[in-house]
Amino acid sequence: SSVASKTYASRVASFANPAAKLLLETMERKKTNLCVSVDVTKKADLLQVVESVGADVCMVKTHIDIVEDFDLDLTEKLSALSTQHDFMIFEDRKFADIGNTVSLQYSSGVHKIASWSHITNAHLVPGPGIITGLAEVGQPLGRGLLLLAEMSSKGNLAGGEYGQKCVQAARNDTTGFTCGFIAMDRIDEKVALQPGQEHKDFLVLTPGVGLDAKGDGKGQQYRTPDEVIRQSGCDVIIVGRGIYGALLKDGDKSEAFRNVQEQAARYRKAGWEAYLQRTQQ
Ligand code: 5BU
Repeated sequence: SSVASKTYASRVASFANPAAKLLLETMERKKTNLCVSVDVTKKADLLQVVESVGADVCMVKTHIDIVEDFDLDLTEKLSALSTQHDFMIFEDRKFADIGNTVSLQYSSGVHKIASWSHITNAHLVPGPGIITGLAEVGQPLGRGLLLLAEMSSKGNLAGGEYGQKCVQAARNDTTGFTCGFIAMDRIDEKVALQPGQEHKDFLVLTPGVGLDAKGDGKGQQYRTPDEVIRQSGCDVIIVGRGIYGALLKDGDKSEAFRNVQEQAARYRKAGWEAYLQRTQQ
């Protein structure tokens, strides 16, 4: 039977990866499958958005390289908020180089991603050595990896046979470091097991979610939480501008942050209702 009919809690035991387990436990405990993508360029705004949405999310997604006034105090504060509000951190780094290089990009440089991000993601373009390189750094820290099997943007070149190869690579990763996918549907269930492969459960996290817009004029395509969670069987909705959009307009900042909080509550409710309907609870 499809994992789509199973509860998040019942799937914890099917994962070896500690980050995947913690995410499923967090979703069940807080009753939310919402991940907020905080794509703002100022440290103070980033932290304030996270404060505003913290209670409503299972996860916060970052693009740490867009923060103009980045310092390690930011990631320390982010980690403290993650503990305080009980959510996980996902740096959407989209690694895409050979194993040796991604080990360095993940562990070192200015951002030291592996030291604070519970989950990150990678393209499989370089081949499975990218998983080995990232696992070398992330596995000892209990981190998890998502492969970009599909993307939300118009005309993207992932998906199809490429997406299937991502599923095969994830199954073949015997370390358990690869714990899921960025995908638009339950892609793991659409790819037949190869001889010798065992069935494994994976997380599916899905960006391109919006209740009020169909696109952004720059290739992004939006679907609703119901389409993503109930109809497509994905596990987590990733929402950016649908939630923090008020901040991009001129006007009263405290009012904008109130709106951010309201939108987070709105998306959280839509995502959780879609999950309850899917699992018929
Ligand atoms: P939005 O504001 O909800 O459109 O932001 C979506 C976020 O998800 C943004 O940070 C993107 O970089 C990210 N994203 C995406 O939109 N589509 C994809 O296929 C992947 C990531 Br992978």
